[in-house]
Amino acid sequence: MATAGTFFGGRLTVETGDLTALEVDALVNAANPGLLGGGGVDGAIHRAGGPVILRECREIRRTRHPDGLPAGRAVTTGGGNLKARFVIHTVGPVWRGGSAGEDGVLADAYRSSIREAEAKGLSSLAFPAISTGVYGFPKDRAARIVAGLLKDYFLGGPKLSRIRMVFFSAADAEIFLKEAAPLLTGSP
Ligand code: AR6
Repeated sequence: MATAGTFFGGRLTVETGDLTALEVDALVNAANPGLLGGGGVDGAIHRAGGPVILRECREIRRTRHPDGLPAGRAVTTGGGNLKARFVIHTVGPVWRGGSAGEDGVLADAYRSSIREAEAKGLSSLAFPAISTGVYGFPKDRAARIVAGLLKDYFLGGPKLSRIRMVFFSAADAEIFLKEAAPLLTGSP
């Protein structure tokens, strides 16, 4: 894991590496409404975490979300074989050109995940770049939305002591930093 950027006195870090290897209270999964796994980071989390996570996801589908988890919402399972204690599964928006409410749903996915972590009394949370892979959300636009909401969060008396933004590639972390750094370091 390589750190590419640090903000808010180290409480927000931008890193490059494999999300599934992190030792954090919870990591966030960029899932789909079915919650039964998929490609990208979702596939990696289920592979590394083992069958316990899938079992809990099936139970959540059966009891709380028989029609699937709506985009912008989040649910929590244990971390199975991961070093993370919990996995917070959220569903980002599928990119449809930008005028179908995608920005708001992306922000909701991040906020719901943070709320899940806070409700469990956790202190550290790691995010992947939700929706910017298979779901096709433009990376630079996502960075500006995420930076805006994280700035609001850290200036508004955060309960979490640490949030880590984890990018699979150094190039993706660079795009994020180029867009996000001016927003994160600028005055409120
Ligand atoms: N660690 C960190 N980042 C990763 C990892 C990893 N191990 N693997 C991929 N990424 P995606 P989405 C990055 O496609 O766009 C799945 O099939 C990847 O480079 O995982 O929200 C689900 O089941 C990209 O920057 O999520 C859904 O059907 C980012 O994670 C759908 O894809 C997100 O890419 C969700 O699509």
